[in-house]
Amino acid sequence: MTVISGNGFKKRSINVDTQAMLEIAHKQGIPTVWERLEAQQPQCGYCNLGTSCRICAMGPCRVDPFGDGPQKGVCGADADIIVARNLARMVAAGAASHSDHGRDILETLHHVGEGHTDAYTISDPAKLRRLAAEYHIATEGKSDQQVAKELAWEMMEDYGMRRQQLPLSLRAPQARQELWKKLGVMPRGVDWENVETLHRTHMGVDNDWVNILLHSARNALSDGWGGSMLATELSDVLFGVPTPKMSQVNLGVLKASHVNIILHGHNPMLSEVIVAASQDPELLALAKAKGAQGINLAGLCCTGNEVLMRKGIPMAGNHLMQELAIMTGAVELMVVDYQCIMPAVTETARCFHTKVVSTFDKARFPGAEHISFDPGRGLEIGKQIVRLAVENFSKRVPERVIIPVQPAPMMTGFSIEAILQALGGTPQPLIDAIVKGNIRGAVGIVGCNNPKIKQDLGHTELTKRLIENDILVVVTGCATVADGKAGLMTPQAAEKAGPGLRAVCQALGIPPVLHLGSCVDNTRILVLAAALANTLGVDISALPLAGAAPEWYSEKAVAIGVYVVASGIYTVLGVAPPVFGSPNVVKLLTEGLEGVFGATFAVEADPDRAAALIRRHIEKKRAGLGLEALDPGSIPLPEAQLALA
Ligand code: SF4
Ligand code: MSK
Repeated sequence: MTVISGNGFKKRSINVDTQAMLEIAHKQGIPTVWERLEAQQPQCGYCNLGTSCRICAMGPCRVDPFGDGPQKGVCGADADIIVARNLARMVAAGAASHSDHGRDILETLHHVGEGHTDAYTISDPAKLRRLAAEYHIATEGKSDQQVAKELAWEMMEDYGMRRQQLPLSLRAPQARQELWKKLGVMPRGVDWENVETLHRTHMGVDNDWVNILLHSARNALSDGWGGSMLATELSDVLFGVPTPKMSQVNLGVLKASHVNIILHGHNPMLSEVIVAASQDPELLALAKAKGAQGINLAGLCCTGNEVLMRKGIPMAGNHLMQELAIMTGAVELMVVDYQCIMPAVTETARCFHTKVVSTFDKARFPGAEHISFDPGRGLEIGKQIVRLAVENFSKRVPERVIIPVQPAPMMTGFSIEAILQALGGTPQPLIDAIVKGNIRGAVGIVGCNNPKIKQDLGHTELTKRLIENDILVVVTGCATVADGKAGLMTPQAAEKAGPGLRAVCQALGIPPVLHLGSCVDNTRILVLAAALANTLGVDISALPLAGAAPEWYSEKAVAIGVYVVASGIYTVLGVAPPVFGSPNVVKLLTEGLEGVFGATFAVEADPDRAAALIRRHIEKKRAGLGLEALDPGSIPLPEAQLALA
C-alpha cells in the first residue's frame, strides 16, 4: 500500500497535527485510514446507492438504477424495498449501539442500588430524584441507594415490552406526542423497536417501503427519547452533571515528560475509574520511579467527550486521529471500551511501544490485551490498567516521540442544567434573544469524521458561517474536536460571531459554540429543544432550529439523524446516505417528511451551501413564529467552491 506524501497530507485534513502525523506515517511506511480508503476504490456503486441486498441466501441481489440490468431481486424486491430495508437496518444498528451503552450504565446504577460496587456512587442525588419523580417513584425518606435501586428496576422496563410509551418521551411537547401517536410511531420498549426492525426487514415480512421507514422512525425515537437519553441522564447521576470549565484539545495535550494514557470509545464507566486510578499515590510514585513526571490522561472520540465534559480531561483528537495519536510515540497505553475503535489501532500500536487494552467482553480486539471490565471491581481494574501503562513507560523510545503542536484551549461542560443556570434558571433569556433577533436560531452540529471529507473542514466551515450569521451552534461527538482545534470554542471566539450573538456571548462569558457532550448526549439537544418549545407553547418543528452532520460515517449517526428529524428538526447531511438508488425514498426523506414530521433531510457536502440552506430554513421558521425574518430567497446559495476531498 503506497503511503501518501507532500501536499497529499494537506488535502486530507485542515489540521496541522494530522498533517504532521501523516508525514510520520509516510516516512515509516505505516498505512492509515486514508490509504485503506484509496485501496477500496472504486467502491461498489450498488452499495453506495443502497440497491444491493444480501439479506437472504437466494441473493446477493442488486437493482440497476439505470434500468439496464435487473430491476428486482430474486424474491421480487424492488429498489424501494431494498433501500428502505437497508436504511432501517442501519437505524436499528445505530439505535441498538446507543441503547446497549445505555443499558450498561443502567446496570451500573443497579449495582449501586444493590450495594454491589466499590467504584461508583450517586454523584448527583438531586438529578437522581428528579428522574425518580418522572418515573413516579416516591423518594421521601428513602436513601439515595434505595432510590437508585427502585429507579434502576423501573428503567429496566424501558427495554422490555410492557411500555406503550417510553416515560422520557413525555418530555416532548404535547403536540409532538400527539403526532407520534397519530402516526403510530410513539416509541415503546427500546429492545422491542430494534427487534421489530430486524423482523420486518427479514425477507418476506414488511414489503411496504413506507411502512418500513415509518417503523424505522419509531425505532430511532426509541433511541433518542429512550436508550440514548437513559445513557446521558444516568451518566450525569453517576458521574456528575457537567459544568462549564476550560480544557485543551489536539495532539499537543500529550506530554513527553509523562506516562500518557488515551481513553477511547464511548462508555464513561471505565474512563471514570481510570481517572480515579491515575491519581492513586502509589501509581504516581511508581511513575516517578520509572522516570516520568506524572500520569497524563487524554481522550479520543466520545469517551473523550464524556471525561472532557465532566472532568475537563483534555482531548487528543477525534475519529480520524486514533491511529495518528499512537504515531506520536508518546502513548504508553490506549484503553478502549466500544464503538468507533478501528480494528487497525492494534496493528499501528505494534509499530510502537503502545499497549492497547480492551475491556468489554462484547468488544474484543485481536492484538490487544483484554482485561474484562466488571463494574463490581471497577477501581481495582482501573488501577491494574494504569499500572500496565506506567510499567510500559520504560519501553518508550524517546527519539521516536513527536508531539507536533501546542494544545488549543477550549471551553466545555454545557449540560442543559449548566445552560439554564447561566441563563438564570429558565430558557426565557435565550427565547428573548431569539425573539429580538440577536440570536436568529440554533443549530446542532454533530457527528463523526469520514475520510471521504477533508478532515474537520465540513464541521469548521459550517460552524463559522453559522456563527457569523448570529446562529448559536451546539456541538457533540467528533464535531467538538474539530471546532475546538479551530479556536471556535473559547469565550474569545465570540469575536468571530455576528454582532447579536457576539453581544450575548460576551455578556454571559461563553463561546458561540457550546459543547454538549458525546454522541449519546445529542439527547441534550432534544431536551433543550423541548424546553424551548414547551416554554413557547409550540411544537419543536415550529422553532428556528436545525441539525447538521457534515462528516458522519456511523450507523449511530443515521439513527440520530432519523430521531432528530422525527422530533421535528430539519437536518443537513454532508455525506450522502445509501438511498439514492430509490428516487421514491429520496423524495420522501427530502420532501415528503415535511408533511409527516414537519421536518426533512437535506444532503449537501459543501459547507457554504449547507449554511445557506440552514439560514433559509431558520428564517422560514422565524417568519412562521411571527418574528422579524429575512426573506429566505434573499440568502444566496453559493456555488460549490471548496475542494472537499
Ligand atoms: Fe435477493 Fe430478496 Fe434475498 Fe434480498 S431478500 S438477497 S433481494 S432474494
Ligand atoms: S465517536 S459515532 S465518530 S461522533 Fe462518538 Fe465520533 Fe461519530 Fe464515533
